Amino acid sequence: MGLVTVEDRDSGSGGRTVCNISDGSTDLVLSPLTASSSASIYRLTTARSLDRERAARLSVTVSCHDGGRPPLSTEEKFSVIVLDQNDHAPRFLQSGGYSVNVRENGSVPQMPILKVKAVDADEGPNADVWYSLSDTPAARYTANYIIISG
Ligand SMILES: [Ca+2]
Ligand SMILES: [Ca+2]
Repeated sequence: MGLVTVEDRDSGSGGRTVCNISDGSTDLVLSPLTASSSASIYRLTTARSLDRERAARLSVTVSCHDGGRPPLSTEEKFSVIVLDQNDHAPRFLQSGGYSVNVRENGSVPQMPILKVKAVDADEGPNADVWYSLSDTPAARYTANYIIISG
């Protein structure tokens, strides 16, 4: 997912660095990739699949120390922004369906009789909700009485 490069200009053990995740984060894993006398490269990967709806942004603190005596260290914070995938379907706020009573011959044209609302846990266009009536006999009968507005 990402590479972390750390360098230490000292020679010998004073220039060898060891890095680890120091803030207890368990969403990301830091593993050594290559090490030379001048720089070490670590790979930052995800420990498991990420869920944007659970955490849209992860931050991790990586600490590195050298092998000198006394050891010198540094730390840096990294942010990971989880991009959205369209993995949630819209759902109506009211579960179990909607029901409304309308008086025979008493309804006023264009007067709203029912409001429905559906939400989608995703982000951006993935969370846009479009409403339409299913093509059923009942919908065909009532279509003239129903106005759908966003
Ligand atoms: Ca969605
Ligand atoms: Ca999503």
